[in-house]
Amino acid sequence: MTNRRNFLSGAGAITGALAAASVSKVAMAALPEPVLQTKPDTMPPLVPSGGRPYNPVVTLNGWTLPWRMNNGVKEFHLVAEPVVREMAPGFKANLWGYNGQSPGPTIEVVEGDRVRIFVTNKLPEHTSVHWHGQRLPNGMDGVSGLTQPPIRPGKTFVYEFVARRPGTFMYHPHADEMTQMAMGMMGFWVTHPKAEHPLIEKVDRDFVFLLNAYDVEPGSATPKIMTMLDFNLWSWNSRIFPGIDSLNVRLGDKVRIRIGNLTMTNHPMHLHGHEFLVTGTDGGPTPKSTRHYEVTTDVAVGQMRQIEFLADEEGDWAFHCHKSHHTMNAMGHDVPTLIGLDHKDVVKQITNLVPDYMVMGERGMADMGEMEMPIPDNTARMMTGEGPFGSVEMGGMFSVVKVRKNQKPGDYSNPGWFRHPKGTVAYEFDGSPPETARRRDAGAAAMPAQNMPAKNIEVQVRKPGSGHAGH
Ligand SMILES: [Cu+2]
Repeated sequence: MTNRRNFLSGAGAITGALAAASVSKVAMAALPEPVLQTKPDTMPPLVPSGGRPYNPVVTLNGWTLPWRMNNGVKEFHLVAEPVVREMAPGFKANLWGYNGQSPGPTIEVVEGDRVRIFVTNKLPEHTSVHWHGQRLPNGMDGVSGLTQPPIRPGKTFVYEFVARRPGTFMYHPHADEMTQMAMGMMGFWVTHPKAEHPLIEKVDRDFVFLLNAYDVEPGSATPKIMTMLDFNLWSWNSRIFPGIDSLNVRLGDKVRIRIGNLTMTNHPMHLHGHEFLVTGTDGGPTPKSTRHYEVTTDVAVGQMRQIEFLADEEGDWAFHCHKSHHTMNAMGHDVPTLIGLDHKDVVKQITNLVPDYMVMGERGMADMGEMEMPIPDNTARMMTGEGPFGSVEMGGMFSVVKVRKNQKPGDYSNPGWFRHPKGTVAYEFDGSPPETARRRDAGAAAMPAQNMPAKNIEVQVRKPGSGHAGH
């Protein structure tokens, strides 16, 4: 009875928002009822009702898995299964995940908690779960074939260990990983400190998300799993901008953002308007002597980073991966650069053959964001997002940290666009610019060249070009 009540009240914080339609519970004897969530909304933090108290995290476009207490053990139930994930409004992908979503729900526990996780496999092939970064008995490490037999379809396995050290972790399969991670199987794990910790500060907002990537051909809905580098959808928690929620904070809030990378390339994460400290990795809190202020930090493959900053500048601050190809959606790469080319005559000839043909990027790629291009159904637009001053020309791994003075205490709903104080927005100069003075000599160089080409050469930069293996 007590267990049941704890489980239900643990879920209580989100049941209001998880209305009957989006939650289904399947009774399974002796197992905690699996809680499912099918909406991509950012759910409010799941305030713990039992066990040691902690300050819960916010999973961007995701949620935290409720648990039940069973004789002092925190019990969770993960269900590995095919899911439909809305990656952006109007764009749905057939992925694999846990409990109705990709990524799966965040698991939050406290240092010293004994944790029991039931994993039911509803996939068409075997799986396992590896608890990335945890200290645990070797047989609980989830490496299929090495530390356990695989979990066959229809079977449930039990993992049990003590969450020994506080920090930022993740979980993912260690069985047919290439397929299962390319299909979206992963989730976040946070172990909160059991008491005040000299290296873990209290924060007002604690956001978590995973970096992931998919290769979904325009018009289709299922990722290609053989892709290694040339992904076309770069996502946070299987969402792409403008489908990623903003990170809403109050002016003066201490903010922590925890990021894990389960793609196959690194992501330099860049925050505008503030400097942050890297306060933790998957190895735990970083020693204070190693911390220095940055505005970009690289999150390499398989790594986790937690960054912290004081939100002391009001505004709508961009927060994104700094690889410019990772802030684009559904992009074909075998496209020559046409900037500066006049191709009116070419177009006339091609439109005789292909009536819908349209030339891309004569003035750069920005017109792509403005033009209503005919695209196949279920294709994410290459770059989208309508800001207060026009198209943002971004997609993929991009969102906005909204810092507001007048947000009511406890209210972290989206405050809308920032109202810039008068005279603080860049504006058009309406005089006439002076003639630019240019150097007439050989140009800037350490020394004159010994041999000059017979004739001056002028080249066109070809980018994005072919042979695109580098990102
Ligand atoms: Cu990136």
